[in-house]
Amino acid sequence: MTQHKFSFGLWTVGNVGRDPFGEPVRKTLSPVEIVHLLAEVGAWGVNFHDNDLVPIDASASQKAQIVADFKQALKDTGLVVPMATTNLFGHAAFKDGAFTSNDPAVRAYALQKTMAAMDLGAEFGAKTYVFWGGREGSETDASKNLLEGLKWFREALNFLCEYSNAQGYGYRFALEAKPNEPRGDIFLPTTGAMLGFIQTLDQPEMVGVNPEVAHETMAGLNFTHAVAQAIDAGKLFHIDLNDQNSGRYDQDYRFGAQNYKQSFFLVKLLQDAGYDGPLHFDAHAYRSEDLEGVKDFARGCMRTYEILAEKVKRFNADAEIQALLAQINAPNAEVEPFRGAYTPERAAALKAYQFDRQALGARGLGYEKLDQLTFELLMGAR
Ligand code: GLT
Ligand code: MN
Ligand code: MN
Repeated sequence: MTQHKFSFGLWTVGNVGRDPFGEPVRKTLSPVEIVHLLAEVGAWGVNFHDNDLVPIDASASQKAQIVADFKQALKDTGLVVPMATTNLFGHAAFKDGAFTSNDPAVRAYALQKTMAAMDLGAEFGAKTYVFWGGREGSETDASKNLLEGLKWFREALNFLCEYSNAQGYGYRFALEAKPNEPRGDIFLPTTGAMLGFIQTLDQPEMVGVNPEVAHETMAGLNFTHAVAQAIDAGKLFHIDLNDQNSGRYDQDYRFGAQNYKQSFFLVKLLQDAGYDGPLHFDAHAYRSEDLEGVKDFARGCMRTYEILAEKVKRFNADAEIQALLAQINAPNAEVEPFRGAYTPERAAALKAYQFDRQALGARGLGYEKLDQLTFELLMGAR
């Protein structure tokens, strides 16, 4: 166990390797087996969808047994359940969405299912509740009134915030964006879109985001920038770490498997900002792997984060890099009076000041050197 709060979903290490073209390649592990596997590799927490733990068609007595067994496994291993969520995408009932389905009965069922899943998560002490609206979207916009869809989504979240408060669960909701897959287009496709939407809710302070590396990358965006915006807004409630190549299907690779440098900048942002929430690896092992390979995958995610966190320390302590950064960010006494909030005097002084535009444009910034030094540091060459 490390100082970082590393967590995995039951669906991550439990992934059996089914894909749109092929059958499972690994055997199904029970939730109890997964908890023991995670403990063996040194994880801190385990997350679940309602139906990862309790099958959708389980009887009341089966459910009671599953819950008791899972509680025992957590007790035996010391693992915690920081986050829970609802499967609102697997069953055919959700083929046209859950909270935004055109069918009012499906929308009502989605609310009912989520309340039950929140009850289940609360039983295990989960404090973060994730909403990934995988089926909230469309293939053809002939089928959807987009404004109604957003309204229904808002109404559902408002209802569930009230439910959490009424039950005294103390959940914080974390909305997870994804641009597409499994829908042709998913509503609110980026973390930025989610951040805008949150401000339209009745209780915006209860709701933040759960950005995922792969999802922003699929959209061709810089994930680290999205996370920075979430931190700036005080909304980084949870994070899904994995890796992804742009322009591909949702790959959910081991954290750091593809983009070493970008993964480093992400870890640097999180570490420097003092993010101390769960670091959830929402990824799965390659389809080529057996059970040992799954453990290698899980250990790899955590080890990569730790190595990058160590590199962040080195970056922050590297004299040459820091000297360059100090030079780049050097203060300028002459323009210092122009900084700060608006005052009529400050505005007047700034308007009257003569800038040397040529000199401003002529200055080299040294970013080539800085980037090369970063690369050398990451490669262990300095
Ligand atoms: C699913 C999805 C993830 C979400 C999970 C939470 S389920 O695996 O691909 O990105 O985080 O619902
Ligand atoms: Mn994903
Ligand atoms: Mn995710």
